[in-house]
Amino acid sequence: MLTRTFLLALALLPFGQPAAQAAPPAPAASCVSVEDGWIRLPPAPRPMLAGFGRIRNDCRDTQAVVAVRSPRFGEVSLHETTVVDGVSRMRELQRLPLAPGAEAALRPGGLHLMLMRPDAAAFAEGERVPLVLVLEDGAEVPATFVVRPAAPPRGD
Ligand SMILES: [Cu+2]
Repeated sequence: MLTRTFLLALALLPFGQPAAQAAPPAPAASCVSVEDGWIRLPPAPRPMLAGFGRIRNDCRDTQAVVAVRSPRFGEVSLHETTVVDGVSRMRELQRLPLAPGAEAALRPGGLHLMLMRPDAAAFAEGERVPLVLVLEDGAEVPATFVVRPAAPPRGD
């Protein structure tokens, strides 16, 4: 019950402020990074794929991921799988906060990127897919995710 209340509170957090119209493009936040990013290659083509990896915050202050996009997918969202009363459910996270020095692990059965509307019917093993994490302050973090059938050795 505590978990459910906590998740509900997370869901109600604001999505972030829209960037000011006149502001120049935000610089990349080089102190936030993605390690071992990978996309699970399904046994058969699917309209939705899942991405995993570790998001690190080496900045001095808290950072929050508020959006993710990719030129290869029509829509990307951050999901969390939870088991409620023995039933596995997915919910969308509008905001993923990362304390200074913290790392969020995205892995099967937990946090993941839901990659929807791919631009190709199928992906090949070893293919490299560009993604961009958008932070709350507008900074963008480019990352590369590799298509593979299972987690890399350090990826889980
Ligand atoms: Cu999902």
